[in-house]
Amino acid sequence: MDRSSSAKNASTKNASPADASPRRSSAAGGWGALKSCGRHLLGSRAPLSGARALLSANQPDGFDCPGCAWGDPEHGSSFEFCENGVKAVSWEATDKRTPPAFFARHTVTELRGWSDHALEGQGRLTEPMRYDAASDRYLPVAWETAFAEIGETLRGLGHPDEAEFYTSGRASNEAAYLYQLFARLYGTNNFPDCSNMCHEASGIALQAAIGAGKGTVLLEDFEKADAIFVVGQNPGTNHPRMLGDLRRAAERGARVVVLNPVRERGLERFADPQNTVEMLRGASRPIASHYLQPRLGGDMAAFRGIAKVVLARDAAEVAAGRPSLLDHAFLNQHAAGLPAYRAAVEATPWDAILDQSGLTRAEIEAAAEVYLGAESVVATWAMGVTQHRHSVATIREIANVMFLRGQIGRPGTGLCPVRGHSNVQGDRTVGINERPPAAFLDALEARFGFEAPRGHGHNVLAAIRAMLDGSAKAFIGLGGNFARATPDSAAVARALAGCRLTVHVATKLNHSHLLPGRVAYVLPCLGRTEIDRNSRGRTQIVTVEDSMSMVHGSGGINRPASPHLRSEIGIIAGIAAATVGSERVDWAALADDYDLIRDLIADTIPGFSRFNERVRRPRGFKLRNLAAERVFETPEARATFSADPLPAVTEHQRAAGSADTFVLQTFRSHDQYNTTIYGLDDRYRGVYGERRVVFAHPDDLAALRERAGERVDLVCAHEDGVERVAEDFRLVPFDMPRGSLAGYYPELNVLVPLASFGEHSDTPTSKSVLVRVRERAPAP
Ligand SMILES: Nc1nc2c(c(=O)[nH]1)N[C@H]1C(S)=C(S)[C@@H](COP(=O)(O)OP(=O)(O)OC[C@H]3O[C@@H](n4cnc5c(=O)[nH]c(N)nc54)[C@H](O)[C@@H]3O)O[C@H]1N2
Ligand SMILES: Nc1nc2c(c(=O)[nH]1)N[C@H]1C(S)=C(S)[C@@H](COP(=O)(O)OP(=O)(O)OC[C@H]3O[C@@H](n4cnc5c(=O)[nH]c(N)nc54)[C@H](O)[C@@H]3O)O[C@H]1N2
Ligand SMILES: [Mo]
Repeated sequence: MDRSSSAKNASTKNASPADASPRRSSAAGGWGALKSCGRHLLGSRAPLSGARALLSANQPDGFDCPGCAWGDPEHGSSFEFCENGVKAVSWEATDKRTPPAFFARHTVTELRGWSDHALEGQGRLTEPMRYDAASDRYLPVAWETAFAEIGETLRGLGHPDEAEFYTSGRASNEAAYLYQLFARLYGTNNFPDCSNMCHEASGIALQAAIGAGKGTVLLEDFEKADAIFVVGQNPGTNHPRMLGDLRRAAERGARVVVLNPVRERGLERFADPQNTVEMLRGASRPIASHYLQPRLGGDMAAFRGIAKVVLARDAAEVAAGRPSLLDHAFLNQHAAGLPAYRAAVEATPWDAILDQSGLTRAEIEAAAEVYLGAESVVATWAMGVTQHRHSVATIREIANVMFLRGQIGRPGTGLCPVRGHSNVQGDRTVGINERPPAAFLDALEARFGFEAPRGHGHNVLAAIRAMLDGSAKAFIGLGGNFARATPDSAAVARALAGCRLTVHVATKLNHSHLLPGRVAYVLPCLGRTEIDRNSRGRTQIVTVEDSMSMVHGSGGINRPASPHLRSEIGIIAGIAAATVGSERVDWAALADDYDLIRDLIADTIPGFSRFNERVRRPRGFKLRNLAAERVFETPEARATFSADPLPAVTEHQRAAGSADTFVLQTFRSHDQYNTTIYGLDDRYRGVYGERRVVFAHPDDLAALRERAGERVDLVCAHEDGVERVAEDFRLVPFDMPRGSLAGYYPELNVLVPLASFGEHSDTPTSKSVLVRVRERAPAP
């Protein structure tokens, strides 16, 4: 069967959602969400502290919800109910523990055979542990011994660039600032960061397009927009509070245009669990007014198509003597590069647009009509856009389309990359950056009196390569799960295990900890929900920055999971003092009073003046984004159009000739937080009790079943002599385009080749992996 010709949006026509996916619940949110919360509070054995903690999530004097980076409303203080926020909080506030006795019972080799779910399911780590190779076990160790040995090992490396300092985006501003200060005093810019696998492309594209690597949208813009384009994200699962804003917008008549290959339940209908009447009536509201299902990686073509319609319609209006449809005031005063962009759009043929996007011309025209009919437009996006080879070009194309009608820097308009980890944006703001701006290094040098390293450091892929070829010898992880979040899991396991030193600061045990280097530590830290007291008994707060650039405080309310825990800041300070000494920086004093760290941030980073005072205001303060005020700090000092051609060939076009080759995307289930697996259900997609599933269009699935059976193996089709196989996945029918597959991260990371990454962004192409589906290999 020739998929390439029949594929043209078979998705919307052939499969109705009802027959495509078994046992799907009706709307997102609703009673299913409430029931699930109760189960999670009980399942984590944290009903009391968990429930108490929830009441203080995202409250002015509580902690920032570790669930996601969506903004909090400016007004009102009622806790906005969020099922997945409940899971994140109760997962941390569990009363289960992973004490030294647990490690005494299990060798590291044995634990490597456990699932992610089982490892973290043991509960919170309680004491610092050091790996003992002779017994293949982690043994308890004193904090001071750990700091001394880590410091000594780091000082013993041939060059500071032999160490990698990884950050996961949950780290607070204060922890991240101290961490980068320590690593730079030590002498390196090696800051691989979860953001390299996440919104890197957004930062790079926006920096070039608008002169600021962040979004320009505030929550109130969602109240004013006439149209909202939601591209490549699944907020029902990953940003549930965003659904409330989308729903309110839809209710007042705004159009919501979704681009997503997969029909995601939360974007179709949403029942608000906070609305009692709605809950009792079993009602739900439609969200998307238009649901376009492009092929994986087809968004650049889709937006190019929209631009083509807009420019053609505008030309026709002008020719007929009517007013232009473009915002010439904006284009003349604030934008650069339109002629070259116009030429690029004209040079792009419709058949390339339709083939790469997989959409029909009518669908693209309908989206363009919404765009043209709206006075104010917001565009949001996440991983469905950022994890492809041409992600930077795609985001610039979205920006191009928005510039045409001045959809930036006015109320109800703007570009909104929806961030993932709750403080990933803040970490970058305070200096977690392998290519730091010179002005920032100048400020550090002036404040601390040292010579900062100036060369570019390693991002995630460079760090992996360096560990593999032996040029990096130490890995420090401030949170996260490097081994499971990165591509090519087998290669990364070798990379970590080959190190002279591995150190993980963590709340729960994960697979990264089970790949010890020659000297290896797991150091347990306080979580965000826990009270952090200094030596004088005073409680300390940290700060975070959300997707809308709002900076606010976060203070825990629960008793720490163990008396031996230290804060991330305390741990970094301990390692730093043992490595670089305390002459230039009094690490112990900073760890004992985070106000002092905030003073240093205020001294060295623009926008943080009077930090301590402003962050204690109820909702914190907003970091200014000049692009939102139409001040564009690009080389031309204008919003800058790009003029990239469409990709020469997309993965879909590569796969089109072969009946067993597909493009696979790896996404999140409803019951996980990245590599943390809360449970085995994916309620909105109708999957229960399993994660080894792969979704396919019903027609593709029927053909595959006939050829390969019910359960299949997936083999990476990237040709580099390495065989990458993910074994034993059940095929599940779903409403999505022909030729595409979807399955869960991190189980499928084994298939993502290190050699496939975004142009300019270096982000692994986790949303477009070329794979072959084959019959299960017979058991040996
Ligand atoms: N509960 C929960 N919340 C989370 C997380 C979590 O794991 N669990 N993770 C956090 C983090 S770090 C992040 S970055 C965010 C992630 O938030 P999302 O970006 O929503 O995460 P994914 O599950 O990867 O979903 C990607 C979506 O993009 C679609 N998609 C895939 N490829 C394409 C494409 O080529 N084009 C288009 N248009 N769509 C495509 C998929 O079908 C899917 O709906 O969520 C954050 N919040
Ligand atoms: N195939 C594929 N791969 C992907 C993605 C994808 O969509 N597909 N998404 C990518 C994205 S968007 C991201 S952001 C990365 C995520 O990559 P990471 O940020 O590295 O991974 P997480 O799973 O968020 O990290 C979970 C671990 O963090 C630790 N932890 C939890 N809370 C705390 C805390 O408060 N302090 C400290 N110190 N540790 C804590 C726990 O030990 C837990 O095991 O993965 C990327 N990898
Ligand atoms: Mo992320």
